Amino acid sequence: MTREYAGAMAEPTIFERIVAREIPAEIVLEDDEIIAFADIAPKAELHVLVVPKTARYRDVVELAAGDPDLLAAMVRAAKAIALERADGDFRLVFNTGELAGQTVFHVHAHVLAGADLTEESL
Ligand code: IU
Repeated sequence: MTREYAGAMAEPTIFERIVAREIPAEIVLEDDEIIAFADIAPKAELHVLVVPKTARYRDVVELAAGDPDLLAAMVRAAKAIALERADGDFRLVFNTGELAGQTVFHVHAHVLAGADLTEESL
């Protein structure tokens, strides 16, 4: 995969390593732009991460500014996954910044779905 970091010496993120098949993941959807896989520490019956293959964007704010079409593609992927694997309803979470719980600085959407979501809402 072509490295696209501004900081060329930066280590690849865990998600780039999943795209490169260096780290195993349960992949549920993949196309030219996006990969989606099961979160290793699920917080809901269905918990999938939707991740652009490019590592150019650290978070959803950068992505929205730099490539809104790619952000829209992530939302469409989330809906497709929720329809295929749950009842079609879903919660989409973008942790943005360390204080919000972001640990991987390669933009990703948490797609959460399943009956348990109604027990605790925002
Ligand atoms: P966060 O929004 O940056 O906190 O989300 C990172 C997620 O990546 C978190 O839910 C982890 O459980 C998940 N994850 C993963 O699915 N596979 C991995 O190898 C690693 C983290 I490391």
